[in-house]
Amino acid sequence: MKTPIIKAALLAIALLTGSIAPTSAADVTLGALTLSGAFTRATLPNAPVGGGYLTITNTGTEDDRLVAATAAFAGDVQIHEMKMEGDLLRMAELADGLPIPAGETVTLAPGGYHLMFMQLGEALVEGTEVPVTLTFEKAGTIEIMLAVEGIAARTPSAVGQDMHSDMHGDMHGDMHDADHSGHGAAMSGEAPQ
Ligand SMILES: [Cu+2]
Repeated sequence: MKTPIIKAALLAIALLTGSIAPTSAADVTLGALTLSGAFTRATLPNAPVGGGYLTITNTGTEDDRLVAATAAFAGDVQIHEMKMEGDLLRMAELADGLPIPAGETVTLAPGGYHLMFMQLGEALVEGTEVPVTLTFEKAGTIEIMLAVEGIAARTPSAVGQDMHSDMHGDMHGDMHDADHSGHGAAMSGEAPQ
């Protein structure tokens, strides 16, 4: 049983978290959802894939679900999860989307849930912003701006680094290279658009 007090506390935590992330991508409200801290990471020229990250808080009383994402700079955008299988960190597409339960906050971050930008048509350049369109089952569709952070960024600008993030970030990158090597091979011989 969720009470309004718990929801208010969760919202307060979400707002506090957002307030220490001086990202250029402003918080956005879509129905009962608050989207904050949206960022991606710079990519090398001809890199086939990139990742997208943000925090989604559902302040409402109805469960919602992130069901789709699109971006003009990517041929395909998938919603991925990372999970440990034994000692291996693997990622997989969430075929049914990412649940955003009522009263809860879901964070997409390196080493966890993320948007997977596939078939990149252009390099993502640090210091710029790129638009991404998200579609939620209940709240609908919205275009948000993702701040392009450094190539190894694990959080929006100026948020404290944690000691474990190096490992996760590296493993995550390796997984992308491994899992999408087919795309890489297919893209590598082509000129960027
Ligand atoms: Cu992925």
